[in-house]
Amino acid sequence: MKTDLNLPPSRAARRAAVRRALDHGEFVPFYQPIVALATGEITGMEVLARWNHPEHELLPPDRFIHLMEAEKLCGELSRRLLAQVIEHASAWPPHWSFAFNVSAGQLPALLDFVQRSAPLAALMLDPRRIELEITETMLIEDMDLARHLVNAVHRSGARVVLDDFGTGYANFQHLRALPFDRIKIDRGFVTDLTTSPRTQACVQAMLGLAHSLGATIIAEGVENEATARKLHDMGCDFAQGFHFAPPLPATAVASLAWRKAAAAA
Ligand code: G
Ligand code: G
Ligand code: MN
Repeated sequence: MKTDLNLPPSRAARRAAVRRALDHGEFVPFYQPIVALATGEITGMEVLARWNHPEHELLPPDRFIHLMEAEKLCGELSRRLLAQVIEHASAWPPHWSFAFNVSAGQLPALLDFVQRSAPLAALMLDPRRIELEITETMLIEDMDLARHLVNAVHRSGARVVLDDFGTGYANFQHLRALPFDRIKIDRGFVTDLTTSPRTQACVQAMLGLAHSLGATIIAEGVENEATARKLHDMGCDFAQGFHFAPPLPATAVASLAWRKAAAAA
């Protein structure tokens, strides 16, 4: 995998290159639909960053997030994505929520992000339609800070999603201490769900735990109808994955948004 992106070797120059790309609006949001398993309705979108690099193909996050983190530009990236999401969302169904990924290097910036974006969002996008996805890897370092951040997010009206649950530092203490609104089961527990009784046992336990804690569950990486049905039968609330839709550019979401309305008309 090529990771240098022909970026300059010095830190200052690299920072300038990424900053330039940010200013030129080269980072765009892609959207992957999140579907309610009970109804099949789209309830929201996960926002996934892409770098529309002039000299490369459309670059996925694993090609640039590490660079953003190193340069402490993730907060700036999130703000730029949010501005575009607000614009896109104005033409889409008003009940959709938007889930932003918040990266490991960004814990302190998260509070800033929430505080700055909440007033902006209140203007044009109700903060209750915003979700922040965080991973457990981020939480292990400072639980007090994490609790403070989750509370701050809740005060803004937004929701907190525990991402990639079941991998990394899966720890009951995080679940006990932090009032997550949603828990997202990692793709690793979804892929072989229909064929592995052991996976089913784990997922069933995750569902029971999440629901007992008052959180809803999203399964990611759902690739076929059988898996979607199994998840629904087991009591899972929401799902995303190639079975429903891959991450899509805003132009493709627009047609998706109104397809149903047109069909009903
Ligand atoms: O788009 P793709 O599914 O390849 O995304 C892979 C991962 O990259 C996501 O699961 C998410 O963790 C991360 N990611 C995507 N967009 C963003 C973003 O805007 N900020 C951060 N910090 N991570 C992101
Ligand atoms: O686990 P994580 O959120 O980092 O994974 C994100 C990546 O998974 C993105 O590249 C996204 O395009 C991809 N993805 C999204 N849905 C599916 C799916 O149903 N199956 C697989 N294999 N990958 C998916
Ligand atoms: Mn995510």
